[in-house]
Amino acid sequence: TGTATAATGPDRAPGGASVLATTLGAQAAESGRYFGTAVAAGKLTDTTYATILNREFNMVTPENEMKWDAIERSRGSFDFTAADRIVNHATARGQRVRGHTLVWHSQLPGWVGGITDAGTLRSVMNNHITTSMAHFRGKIHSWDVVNEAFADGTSGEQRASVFRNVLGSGYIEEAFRTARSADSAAKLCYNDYNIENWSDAKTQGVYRMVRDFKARGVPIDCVGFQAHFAAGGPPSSFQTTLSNFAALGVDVQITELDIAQASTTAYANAVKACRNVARCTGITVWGIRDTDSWRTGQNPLLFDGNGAKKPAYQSVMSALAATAAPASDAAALASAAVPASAAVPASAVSARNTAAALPTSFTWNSSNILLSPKSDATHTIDGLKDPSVVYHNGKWHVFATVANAAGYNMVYLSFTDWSQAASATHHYLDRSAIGTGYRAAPQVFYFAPQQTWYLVYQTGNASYSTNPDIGNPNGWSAPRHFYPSIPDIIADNMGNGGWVDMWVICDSANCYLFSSDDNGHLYRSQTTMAQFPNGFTNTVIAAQDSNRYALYEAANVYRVQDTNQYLLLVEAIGSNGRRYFRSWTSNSIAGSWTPLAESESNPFARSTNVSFPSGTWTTDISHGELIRARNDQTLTINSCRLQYLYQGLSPGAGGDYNSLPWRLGLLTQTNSTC
Ligand code: G2I
Repeated sequence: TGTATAATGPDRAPGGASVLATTLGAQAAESGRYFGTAVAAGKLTDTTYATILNREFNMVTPENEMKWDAIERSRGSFDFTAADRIVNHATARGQRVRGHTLVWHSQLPGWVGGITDAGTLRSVMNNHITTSMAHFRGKIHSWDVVNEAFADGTSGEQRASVFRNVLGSGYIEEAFRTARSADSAAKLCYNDYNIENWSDAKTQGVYRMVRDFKARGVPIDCVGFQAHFAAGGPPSSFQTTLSNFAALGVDVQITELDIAQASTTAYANAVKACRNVARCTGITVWGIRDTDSWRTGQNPLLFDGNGAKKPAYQSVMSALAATAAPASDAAALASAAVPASAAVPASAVSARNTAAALPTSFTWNSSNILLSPKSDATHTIDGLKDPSVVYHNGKWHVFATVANAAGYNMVYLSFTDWSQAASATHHYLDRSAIGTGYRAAPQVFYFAPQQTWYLVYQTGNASYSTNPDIGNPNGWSAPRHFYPSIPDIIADNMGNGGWVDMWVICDSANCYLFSSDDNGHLYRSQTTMAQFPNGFTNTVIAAQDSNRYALYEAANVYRVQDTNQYLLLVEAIGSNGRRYFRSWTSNSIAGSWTPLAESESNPFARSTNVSFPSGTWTTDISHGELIRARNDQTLTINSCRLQYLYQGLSPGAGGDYNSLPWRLGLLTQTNSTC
């Protein structure tokens, strides 16, 4: 186990590999992924089957029970009985459910296939989607909205089907739009087979469709790769395919994995392709035991007919465990081991993975100083502050304020590993079109609908620059303002404070811009996704405190993955004069905020709940950012073992505020229940 290994958490080996998990679901959860299986309702009473299902998996896909011929055998008459049995079994055990499938040319009752009138078919299709999604609303994590719509062979076109023939190729878009309206919380996926090999015409056809959907704002969140493989396993380009799709701004999943004869190497290769792509969020095998498989006689699964683990099971476990995921890379930098007793048994993981709610109190370990200013011939820097960070293409990308007595500008650096952070080159962004002068407190994210990186910062107004390539420090555009001038409500309430710390977060419909005034007010403006970055209006006070220091600045808002929660952090100045963070949650970005850990005695992060295994280098826990689970405008965090990149300060430092020697460090949560 990892107990004796300094500089690692309790459940990670030095390389970041997990060592405690004993089930597929728990092992996948170590890197934030799920491991699922197809389930047949009729087998839930088979005790061998149910024992493996309940023990190993934290996601399920009904193998046949949600197909059109199972649910709406005659027009308008819906029967969810068998599907409900699977959903109820799963949700009672903390397993998530993938809905499979709403629109598919196969397993389609004859009455649908016989429709020749477009108006009729359109209303039949939309009614089937809406009624099915409404029935399961709140219980389905992701839906295969459209299944297997592309043709095999070299055309790269949609296959002939009653939907395409009668409605035209736009039916897929219509299905996704209908699905989003029917259940705005479910992830909407396109699912297909034989799209694993990057150069195949079918793969390219699906890729073009997803790219087009993202460019035009058609709602699609994910692409499922069925991965029904012959004995050789995945094509060598599978990982490339997954990452190319992910780069379009969708999650990707392996949704129906089975491999003839289940060779250990073939299974390991399939798992590694997913594990190496950050947005590959999970793997589902198409059945539990070989005897449960649709591929009779091919023994393509992980358990034999008696329910015993096959060699491929072990190779999947090893492949899931190998190599650090981005978050564990950062975790490895937290300066000391947590006692082994803090380790949570693997059996708890699948339940935790579902109910990923945040705790109501926090404890942390802090790293030592990871990043300090680097002056050069034309930049003399005293403080490195206000970090923003994403993990993209195998690197951490950090943006921060650089400060000296003369004022503020910004810097960019990237590195593969936090242990390399101190040696990274500092690229001063005043050399880009961002230019010189007052620019501070950057926030970076990828705005997926425009396939563009945004850097949001303060200039006296709220400003932004864009860049197609986050790795190119010279690629940023000149500053543009979000507002024509300071909104009246801010001017009227800020007193002698400053208008600072702009923060953008979007849900599926709108984007919101938060800012602070160092005077006890948190402001929020709003625009639509389609209008972003323009149109921010309706500025309101989102939170306030009569003690200006209790609600001071550096506000962050995040979406908590797999929950309906948003998390608000605001920096306060404590009664001892030191900076710390308070936290609240809400079920919508524009909702009201409920206290989580928000007092000096129960803070989100304060010197009092942070341990410094290598020496207390700061008593301020100040302006920073949580490590996110993804890089897009949703600012999604995984609640499992939070990490917070922050600015800290030598406790004895004083004098001119702009010249203070701020440095950056990383907190890792130590009381996480996962
Ligand atoms: O064909 C393999 C999979 C390809 N991707 C989509 C999946 O939905 C599909 O799953 C298979 C199921 O594993 C089979 O179990 O889909 C088949 C067709 O829906 C399923 O087969 C059907 C038989 O065709 C029916 O005759 C049978 O009544 O299974 C039904 C239930 O056993």
